Amino acid sequence: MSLAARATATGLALAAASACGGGDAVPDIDAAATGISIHQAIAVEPVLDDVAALYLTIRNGGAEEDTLLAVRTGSAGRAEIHDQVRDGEMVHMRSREYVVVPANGAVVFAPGGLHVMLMELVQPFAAGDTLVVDFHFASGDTRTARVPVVTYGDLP
Ligand SMILES: [Cu+2]
Repeated sequence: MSLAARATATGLALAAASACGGGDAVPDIDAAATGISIHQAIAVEPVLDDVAALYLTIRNGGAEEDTLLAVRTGSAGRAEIHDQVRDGEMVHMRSREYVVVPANGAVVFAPGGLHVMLMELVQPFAAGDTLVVDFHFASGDTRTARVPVVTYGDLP
């Protein structure tokens, strides 16, 4: 494409965009509909000194599955993916290397099941605080969530 043609094409595109007028002219691509997104992330104020649980929903609006590989936050030295399994009367936590998020699906981390365990907390945090947490996926995508801290009694 010649420079002149390119300039004309750009001009046309701008004209088309501005012709619609207003801020709603060109809808943004909805990230939640096209890829991985983090929803309803919540951390529970530490019950023990050095450990806290984090719950969330990971949605995958894409046509390919993706896999959560790691969770990192400046608020904790370590963040592990845990699952909770019942064995008769006993409930065990066991760590998971990864969690697959199916195509056009979701995985829910909730009390009694999957959770992220924050360990070696850098400093104590309390209800009302916000944690910044990164979620790393096998696709190479990273999602950062701002996670409010609540008391155990305030869990939904
Ligand atoms: Cu745990």
